[in-house]
Amino acid sequence: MALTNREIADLFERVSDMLEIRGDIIHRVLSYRRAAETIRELPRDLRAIAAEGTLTELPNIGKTLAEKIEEMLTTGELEFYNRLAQEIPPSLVDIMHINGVGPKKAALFWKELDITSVEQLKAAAEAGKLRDLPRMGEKSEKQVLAGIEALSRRTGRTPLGVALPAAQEILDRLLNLPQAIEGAIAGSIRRGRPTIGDVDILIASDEAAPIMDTFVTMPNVARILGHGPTKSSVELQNGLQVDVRVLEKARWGTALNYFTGSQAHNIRMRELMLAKGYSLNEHALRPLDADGNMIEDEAQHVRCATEEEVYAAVDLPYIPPELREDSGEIEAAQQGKLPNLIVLGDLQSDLHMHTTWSDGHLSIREMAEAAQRRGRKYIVITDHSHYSTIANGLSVERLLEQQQEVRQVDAQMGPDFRVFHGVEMDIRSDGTLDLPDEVLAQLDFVIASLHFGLNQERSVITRRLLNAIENPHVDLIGHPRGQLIEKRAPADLDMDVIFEAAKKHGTALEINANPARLDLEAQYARRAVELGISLSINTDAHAEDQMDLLAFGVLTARRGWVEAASVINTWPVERFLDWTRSRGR
Ligand code: DGT
Ligand code: CA
Ligand code: CA
Ligand code: ZN
Repeated sequence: MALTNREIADLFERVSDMLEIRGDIIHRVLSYRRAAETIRELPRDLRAIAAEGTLTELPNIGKTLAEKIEEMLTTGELEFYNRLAQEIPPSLVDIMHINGVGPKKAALFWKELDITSVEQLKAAAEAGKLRDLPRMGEKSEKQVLAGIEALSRRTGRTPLGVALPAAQEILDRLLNLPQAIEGAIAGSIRRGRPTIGDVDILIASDEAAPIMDTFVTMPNVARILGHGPTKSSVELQNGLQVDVRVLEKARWGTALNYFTGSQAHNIRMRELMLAKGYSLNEHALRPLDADGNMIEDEAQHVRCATEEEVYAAVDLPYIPPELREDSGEIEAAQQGKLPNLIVLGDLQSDLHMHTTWSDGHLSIREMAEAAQRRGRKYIVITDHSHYSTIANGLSVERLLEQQQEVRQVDAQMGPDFRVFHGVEMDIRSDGTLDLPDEVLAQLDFVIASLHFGLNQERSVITRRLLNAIENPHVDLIGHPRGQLIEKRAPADLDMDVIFEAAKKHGTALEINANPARLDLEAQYARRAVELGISLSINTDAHAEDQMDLLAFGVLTARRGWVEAASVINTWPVERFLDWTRSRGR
């Protein structure tokens, strides 16, 4: 079978990893890795681009890599990879991706102990055989086991940040067809889950065939999994599976409600309907006769054009999709106690972002203008502190020098847009804070974050975070749990202790909006709000386009039942300043 973009990207990625294990120069390793990234993000089939002869016009694809792509497209194989695989066992790649291992240790385990699989590595670690290797030790051995444990928790789901834009693009394409009356993304994306199993799209139309045809012939389709009269499924080149269903506008409400889910919410809805004398499915509310049997006569079926009608049929107000997890939303709706969820427009500010002073791509002025273009009223510049050497973190001298530039830009931007000076200070691995109190006292706003030593055991890492929360100069904890969606498990924090301290010291907790993080996650955000802790939704932007990620933070907050009142970024600038002053600034 023909290789898809994803399979070709995966092969390049493997080659890159194997070269890195072999110890090749980093330039060569990266050339394959960048090519893989380019291919993964391509909106079109590589085959079509190869047919046009324009492969080398793609970013990161030179003549050699273009030839290798051609080879894979024609033969389904890559000779170079096959030869490499004779020399470096490909399964070492899985070992190198264990959190805390990497290419050098993978090579070490292989050369010293002949370990070529994760299972063998696990057995060796459990038998205590890793600790005596050079640059290892008992602690590193434990970390390897923790990394293997984390690996088994990965789900193979697609991050929301990848799935949502892909789904939106397909929806827009289908809505462009004259036959399409209305359309929506349903399923877990509409509910804002951080990871997605597959994409569900609904289109209202009286003429399904052209919509189905357009869908299955999109240029980024790798495989057609099903092509029916009103339902089709495809696998995209990036590996994502997408279902599209076409239905009549008259039953839009029942269909959208059903396919938004969650399944648990749907089950509750069906029970409520039964109590009202209806059987509910994706098509209609079908009345039951006196014996409880469904009446087949379609004329008596109730079709709902809107979701509001579906909920009204069981005497409920509309329940926002982000709440539909059967986690109390039905009861809250029955009691008239649904939260008034935060919306993107409530946010006045972004309190966490980076510039060229550390590892960002734009100047302070450029970040300010980018934020202003997006309707924000004030921002805080929060570059890294010096412990983050890989992120070019600021020394005390550079931080104070930066303050002058922030003040200048603040003046240049005029009174309607304010630029404040803060920092994203590291909480060092030994638990100390990276900047002295007298420096923190000179800043407008202080974020403290864990970036290193995230594998420490619970009591140690919890204590580290407490050191920051308890410091009166720390206003906000950045991405508190340290997770990377589908890549790194959260730190083993005692969240009850963390929440208690945040409450006591008035320290806010972040919902980091970057879809690679979404940290705090919804369930923790919900708990924090219940306890009266303030939250802050921020992009942590390192470039202009990342400022648009705020919407993912809002989705996560909504899943956590968060109202505007709990989020400090919703405050007008005067109130924000009052708050920081009340904290001793
Ligand atoms: P995913 O795709 O794993 O991220 O999660 P969903 O929620 O998008 O699940 P999916 O794609 O299997 O189905 C979309 C919605 O359709 C789901 O949220 C609820 C509804 N649904 C699907 N299968 C069932 C079912 O067997 N029973 C009920 N009550 N609803 C279902
Ligand atoms: Ca789905
Ligand atoms: Ca589905
Ligand atoms: Zn940051």
